[in-house]
Amino acid sequence: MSDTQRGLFLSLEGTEGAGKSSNLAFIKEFLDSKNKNVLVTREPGGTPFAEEIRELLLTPRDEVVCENTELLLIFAARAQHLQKLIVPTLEQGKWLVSDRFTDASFAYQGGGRKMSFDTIKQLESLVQGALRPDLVILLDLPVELGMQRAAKRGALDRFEQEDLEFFSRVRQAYLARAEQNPHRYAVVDASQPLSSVQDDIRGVLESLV
Ligand code: Z5A
Repeated sequence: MSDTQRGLFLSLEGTEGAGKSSNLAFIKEFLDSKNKNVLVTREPGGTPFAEEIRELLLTPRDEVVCENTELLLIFAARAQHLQKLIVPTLEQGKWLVSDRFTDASFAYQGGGRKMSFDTIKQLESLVQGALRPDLVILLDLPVELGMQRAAKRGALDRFEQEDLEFFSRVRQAYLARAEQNPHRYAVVDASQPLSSVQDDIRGVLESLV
């Protein structure tokens, strides 16, 4: 796929309660208002088959899910999502915003679960080739605040049942990636009131369009 012809690929990332869902609609509305043809999708998931894998991954269960099993299922869902939805959409010149992508694997499986970053990189190359999001918007906030916000939502999924230390490692892994890839990351302070978070996101998007 030629980078000059394809649409722009954005991903939205953050730890627990960062406000991804609260801001996705805002991002789509803003880009639509600028006449960008935008598709919003999510990971894990994005196609019917990948959504079934998402169910497997998020459902709390008695049997412990092994780390390699989790990682491979996430990349299996991603392979399906890429081939069936992401690549065809970008090839049509459309913009695509994904609620999480591979940066989440580095943060959750690499940071949170302490899996090898090299293994994740190998899977990234295998499944994605050279394709990476053009911009990652990272909604960053203190882990305690995010967990307080998320607690208001009711039943916890398999990831949400992790503890403060896990989410602290996830946050540190995201921030480390942002520091290593400043040209590809926009870090937004998500501890602010929603209107201020959206002002900051608008600033990031305005510089793109
Ligand atoms: N996962 C993984 O491990 N590896 C991978 O490679 C990928 C994913 C791709 C599902 O993701 C899980 O998959 C995820 C990591 C794992 N697990 N976790 N945790 P998900 O993205 O579907 O799930 P989520 O992280 O729970 O995200 P979410 O549902 O989109 O929500 P959110 O970002 O946590 O935020 P929210 O629902 O928009 O907001 C939470 C509450 O805070 C809500 O009541 C809002 O009204 C409130 N809120 C939001 N913003 C504000 C501000 N600014 N002020 C005050 N209150 C606010």
